[in-house]
This record gives sequence, structure tokens and C-alpha cells, in this order.
Amino acid sequence: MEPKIHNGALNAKGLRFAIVESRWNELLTSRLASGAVDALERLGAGEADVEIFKVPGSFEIPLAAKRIAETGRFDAVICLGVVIRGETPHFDFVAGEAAGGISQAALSTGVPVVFGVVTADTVEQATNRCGVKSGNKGYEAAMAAVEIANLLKAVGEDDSVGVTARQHAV
Ligand code: DLZ
Repeated sequence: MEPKIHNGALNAKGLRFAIVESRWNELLTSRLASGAVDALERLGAGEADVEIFKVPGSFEIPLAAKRIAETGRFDAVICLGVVIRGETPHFDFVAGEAAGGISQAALSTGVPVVFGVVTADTVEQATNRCGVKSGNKGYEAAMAAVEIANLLKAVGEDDSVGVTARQHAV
């Protein structure tokens, strides 16, 4: 038996993306955003098809992501934040709410909402995960967003899940 295999193409041409960027630890989250934009650009996304929404901290990411996904204007939402255990007394709470809420935003809207929140024990660890040249979690999250957006399109041409945000807006 050779089952049919579906893969999400790494092609962002014609797709629309929202980036939700937390301002907490902004020196690092801005690097994540640069990495995400770089990945989208390399994969063919147009400048007008990528928008960035800034929120105060990672705790606020899920609500913003959910509302943005609900507009139907975007094929995927990329969530970026940095939570550092050593700097954050209620680390588990902030990181946990961000992770659970991001997942919930995807499940409740049916729009891919991907997790690009760095959770680290130290500033050094976090810095390494927000690399300029390599090891950038924002870049990786954007790649995942493109892949899952295309995979969902492949799930069924007749299914509304397979309609791009651009088609949805027409
Ligand atoms: C308050 C707080 C703290 C202590 N640490 C972080 C952090 O490491 N990363 C982050 O993204 N946000 C942090 N915040 C802010 C919360 O996410 C949130 O913005 C505030 O508690 C207001 O709701």
C-alpha cells in the first residue's frame, strides 16, 4: 500500500500573514520579527501581504492573535515573544498562558496560529534563540506558518479551510 501523502508547500506567494510581536524584551522580539519577515520574503510573500501587530507582552498575544485570525484577512498568524525565567517571577504563568492561548486561537478559528514564543532560562539562552544569522525562532515559526497554511489548503479544494485569505476577501 502506498498512501497518498500531503505536504504543505514552502511557498508564500499569494498568501497573507499577520505577525503578532510582543514588545516585552523588544531587543530580542524585534530580531524574531526580522527573522520571520526574512523567511516570508524568501518564500515569496509580497510586502503588502505581511502586517505586524504589536502587543505589550506575551500574555496579550493570544487575544490579539484570535481577533486577527477571526477577520479572515490572513492565511496564518505568527506569534512572537520572549519570556525569560530568570527575569520573570511568574514565568510559568506568562509562558503557559501564551502557549495555551495561541493553541486555542488556532483551534477556535481554524486559521493557523503558530508559536514563535521563545521560553528560556537565561538572557543568554534567549539571545541564542533569536539569532541574527542562525537559530532564529521567528524564522522557524514563519516557515511553519507557510507550511501549515498550504497544507490546510490541500486538505480540500471545496472546503472553506482551503480558501486563501485573498479569495476569502473577494
Ligand atoms: C510582566 C511580564 C514579565 C515579568 N515578564 C515578561 C516576559 O518575560 N515576557 C513577556 O513577553 N512579557 C512579560 N511580562 C508582561 C506580560 O506578558 C503582560 O504584558 C503583563 O503582565 C500585562 O498583562
